[in-house]
Amino acid sequence: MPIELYAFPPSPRAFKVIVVANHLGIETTLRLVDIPGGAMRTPEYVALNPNMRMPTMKDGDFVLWESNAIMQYLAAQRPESGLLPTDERGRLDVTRWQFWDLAHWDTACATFIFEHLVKKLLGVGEPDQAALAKGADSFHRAARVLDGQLKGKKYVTGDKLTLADFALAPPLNYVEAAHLPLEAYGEIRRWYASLSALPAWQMTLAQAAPPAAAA
Ligand SMILES: N[C@@H](CCC(=O)N[C@@H](CS)C(=O)NCC(=O)O)C(=O)O
Repeated sequence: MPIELYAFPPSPRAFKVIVVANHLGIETTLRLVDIPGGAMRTPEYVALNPNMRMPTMKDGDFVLWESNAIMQYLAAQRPESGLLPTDERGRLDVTRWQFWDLAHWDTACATFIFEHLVKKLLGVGEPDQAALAKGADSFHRAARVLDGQLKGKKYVTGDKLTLADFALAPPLNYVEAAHLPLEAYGEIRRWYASLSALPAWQMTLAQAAPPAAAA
């Protein structure tokens, strides 16, 4: 039985796991979780993921939540891909960026995505300018770090594509729609362009049907 992914594909956190599965050619069954419809508050879903958030993965009787952990599980199915290096230093370099993603980058991007895109889609009011100003501080602080890291490198950890790239780039699918202030970060824009050209990225965008692309 294929791995089941409970996900709402337009979300960057869902995109992260779906794009890795697509890149690795791992067959998955998408269990669509309709966030606006409250699908994550059912007792069946809460039993899988008490956070009432997505994505969640189920492989037989093994259940895993947190997108970056799911990405590692998928990469471990194809160790030869190098997406999660097996040597300790290489692995920690990649996981370091996945931790940084959760601590800094994901939250900074999420503020813009929520204020400019999600609120509009849900029709729940105008962007909160105070939240955006605070978000901009966090965004620029993190973007400076990522842009500096990418100087002289094809990918985040070097010349090889890894989970670090797949973890960090998905929010950038919404640069325009979420007004992410990326103008000053040429390295990030160059890196995102190369990732978004990957066949798996294009395949996942088609599955995700992001509102920006649909608009
Ligand atoms: N750190 C978690 C974050 C999961 C998360 O916040 N998911 C959001 C979607 S973008 C969600 O399910 N939100 C629904 C809600 O808060 O009710 C991960 O990366 O998996």
